[in-house]
Amino acid sequence: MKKAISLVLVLAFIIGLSPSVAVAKLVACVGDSDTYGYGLPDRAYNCYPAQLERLLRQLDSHWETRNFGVSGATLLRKGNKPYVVQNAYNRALACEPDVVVILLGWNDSLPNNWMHKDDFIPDFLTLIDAFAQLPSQPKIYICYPIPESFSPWHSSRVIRDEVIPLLSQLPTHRDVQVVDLYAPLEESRPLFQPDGIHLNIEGTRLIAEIVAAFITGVRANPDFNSDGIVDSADICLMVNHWHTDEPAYDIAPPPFGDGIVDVQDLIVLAEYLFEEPGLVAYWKLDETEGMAAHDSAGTCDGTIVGNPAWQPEGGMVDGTLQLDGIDDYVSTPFVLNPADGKFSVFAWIKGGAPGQVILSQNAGARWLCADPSEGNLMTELKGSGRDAAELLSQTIVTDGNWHRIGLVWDDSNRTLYVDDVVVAEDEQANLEGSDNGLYIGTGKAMEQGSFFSGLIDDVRIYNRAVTP
Ligand SMILES: [Ca+2]
Ligand SMILES: [Ca+2]
Ligand SMILES: [Ca+2]
Repeated sequence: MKKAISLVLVLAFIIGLSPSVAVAKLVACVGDSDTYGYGLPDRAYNCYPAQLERLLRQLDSHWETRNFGVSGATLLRKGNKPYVVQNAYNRALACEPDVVVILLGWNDSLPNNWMHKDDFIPDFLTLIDAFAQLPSQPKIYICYPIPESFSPWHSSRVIRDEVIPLLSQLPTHRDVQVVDLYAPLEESRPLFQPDGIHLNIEGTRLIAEIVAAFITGVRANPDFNSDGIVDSADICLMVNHWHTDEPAYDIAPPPFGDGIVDVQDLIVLAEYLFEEPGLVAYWKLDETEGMAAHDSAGTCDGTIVGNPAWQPEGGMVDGTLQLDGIDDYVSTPFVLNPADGKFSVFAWIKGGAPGQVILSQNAGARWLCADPSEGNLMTELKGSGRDAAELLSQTIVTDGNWHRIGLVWDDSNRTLYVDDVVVAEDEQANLEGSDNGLYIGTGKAMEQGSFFSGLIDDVRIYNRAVTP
């Protein structure tokens, strides 16, 4: 067993050496009403492309999806609403995507369209070629349509018996991968809206999960111990479950794994080795001069305000920023809305005084601050309910020593950390939202007394719950 472990470690290490370049990755979602999100409450948030984007960003914050769905659209040119004459089609081409997900064919299967079924493969190849010829050379996924099982418009199983067999031929003609959305939904009436045609939020979530697994190649986040990084600790956890059917570690192949934890899963894990899944913003504060604080994880470079002093030698992790407690702070663009779901924020601090703020959202809430009387770590980010209140710890962070402070929201609990130890925790129904940028080192309205006097270093924000 020991030999096997060292073997897989070496293998994983070698694979992990291949550099991953952080660039924007754009997914164009092409399709009909299932892509558009017909009938969904809060469609922009709950349609499958939006859910897909949130899932992808839990692995890599550079993913972006765009919804080019058109309700009622057909793949067939002779269909009653051909996709290729819609404005959305041209916009999908123009955005030069890195990935294209095509979910068409449901409307084609209706009798007045399916009479042109001889054109189905030629028309599909034309659509594929239009995307394949883009300079961005996107990876193309063809989805099997969702089932007609519950449709009042279908008297027979045309999708299952005719459309899908045709779609399954496409990879022999072109470099595309098929994604089966039919089988996982065939018996799942509860995932459909009352009309039996369109998916509900749970249904679009399942689509998003399946498509995400194909795009990323991984069924679940390989940061198994949720400490923010995929590393040897996660490999050890997988090896400890070697050749079992433990679902948490059966992360490949997409979309559902194969019932065994083996080398295939390890290879997929290795592709994420040393990555920090879900890190959406990371200000190292290692600059030596200038008025910009570079975001090395995302695109939210901060702007220095006032006259704080860069301290290239004085940080907890390399350099740091010294704020004067009078008018110094860092302003950043919008990173995330606390109302949108799980997130975590961590920073190193040294100094400060009671009442001062480490991180706040412009006109929103103080995410991390020292309470006004003792300097205990607290958060004022709270639920929208009448009884919601700040969360106060009994751990002083303004004692002049370095402390790593953190706030984690897992969709139901607020947890405050000092030096990686839980110092306060409670339940909240939700969190108040804000779409504004952040202030590092002052309050939400730059209130008097809220400016931080001391060192702030290594500020990290994740779009998931991380356990230090
Ligand atoms: Ca980990
Ligand atoms: Ca597996
Ligand atoms: Ca630093």
